[in-house]
Amino acid sequence: MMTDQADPATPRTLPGQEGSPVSRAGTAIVGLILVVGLSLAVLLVRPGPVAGAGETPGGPADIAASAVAVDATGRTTAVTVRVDGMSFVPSAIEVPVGDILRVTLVNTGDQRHDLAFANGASTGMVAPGAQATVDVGVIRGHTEGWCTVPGHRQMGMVLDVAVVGGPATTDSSGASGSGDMSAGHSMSGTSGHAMAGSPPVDDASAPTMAELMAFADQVPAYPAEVPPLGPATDHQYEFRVTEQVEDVTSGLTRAVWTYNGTSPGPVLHGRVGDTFRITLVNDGTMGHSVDFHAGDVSPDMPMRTIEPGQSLQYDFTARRSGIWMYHCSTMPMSSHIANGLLGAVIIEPNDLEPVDRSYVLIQSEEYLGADGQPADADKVAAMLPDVVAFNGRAFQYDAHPLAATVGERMRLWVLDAGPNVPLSFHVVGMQFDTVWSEGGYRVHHGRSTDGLTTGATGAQVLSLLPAEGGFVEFLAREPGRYAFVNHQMSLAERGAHGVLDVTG
Ligand SMILES: [Cu+2]
Repeated sequence: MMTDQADPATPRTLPGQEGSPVSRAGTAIVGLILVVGLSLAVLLVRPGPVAGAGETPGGPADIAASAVAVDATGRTTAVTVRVDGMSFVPSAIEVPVGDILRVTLVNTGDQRHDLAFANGASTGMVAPGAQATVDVGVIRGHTEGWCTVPGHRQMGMVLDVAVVGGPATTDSSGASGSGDMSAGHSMSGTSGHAMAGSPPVDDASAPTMAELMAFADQVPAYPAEVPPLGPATDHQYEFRVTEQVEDVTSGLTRAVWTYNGTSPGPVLHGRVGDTFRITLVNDGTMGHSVDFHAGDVSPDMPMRTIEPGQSLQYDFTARRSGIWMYHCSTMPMSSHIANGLLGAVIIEPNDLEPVDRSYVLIQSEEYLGADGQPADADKVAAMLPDVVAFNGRAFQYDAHPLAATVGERMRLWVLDAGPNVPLSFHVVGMQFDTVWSEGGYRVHHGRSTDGLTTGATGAQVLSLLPAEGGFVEFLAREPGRYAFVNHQMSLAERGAHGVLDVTG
């Protein structure tokens, strides 16, 4: 394992060379979660002469070795950095040019972090409360370090390293040589603000509709049927967080983080007054958590982030009806949701009328990073998903339509799990005679609930912002293939589209 208390004299283990047993999924992820860019990943997993690893002082690959010759001083600058939320403190340091930089990361945060530098030197993952030291090598120019946990660099976990006291350069501009010597920027793009200046993360080009549809044909669909409620009023579940790799198309994979192996996680179902007890187990490689909107509890303990290998118990009583989102609430939440940690709890309103068929559709977004990697945090921040899906896979109900028979009354429960884009839920060729959204009926059996609108009426859309939910009902009058879509059409074309196949 990565040492929590690294002895500078001990050759350090690189992330790709860990000897501890890890799950197959973990193996796939371990190298990936520790890096931000593919180019850096190559540095980290390659067993070759990566900078700094176990070499004698003065030997590590120099940072920012530029055309300007700077002699190593033989001195070491030692710095201690701690964590405050999503920042390193200090977030900027100065190092005399030519010194070896040695950084001790004391993780005073509430989840695991690391500190990796452009030359590949890294503390490895450091658990909350632990610390680790890294020899970065001889500093000859400006550089930076950052946390490689997905999304953390974009949240601001960057350590800016400036040099001071350098010799005058022969640069014709007359630059003093104590500032940027430019070579240190080769990995990181800019200092400080990775969000604006980072190079793209080996940007996977977004899959086409045809590629997504072709792949949806090859795999079974997430079951959308909502089974009738049983007599149970006390519901107990174990939620195990996993970090896996899944196919997006036949040629493209992504890391997906799940509750119990699927995204969305299990659909929980009950009545007002039911009690739920969830045991959350973190089988992943970083901190995770869960937040159930279906309960109203103090978030402090049940929603806390737990480290890999830990578990917690989360009890709530469902006091109000609705289709409620649940999700990982570990920072940055946008990335943890975008990577798949989301799901729904359906709490039926009292006296909910029986229908012939009941389905659930949960919209979510995918922001593809490099092949096999978690979501590209820059795309998440820009709110530009590559793929939008119902129940975790684009176009899966085009390939495997939801079934209905003429004359049946249908109910579709719908949740927008986000993290970022709205859902304008529409069924082509249908009008909703009943719409229930966020706690109440808007239209009920073709009558307005406002007390003013007389005569028959209905609705064409159930509109939901992220984390909102509801249901629609309608009668299937004629046979046909009825498309259901996010009527923000560009999002439908990225996968938020399916088919209800009504047979005669
Ligand atoms: Cu998480």
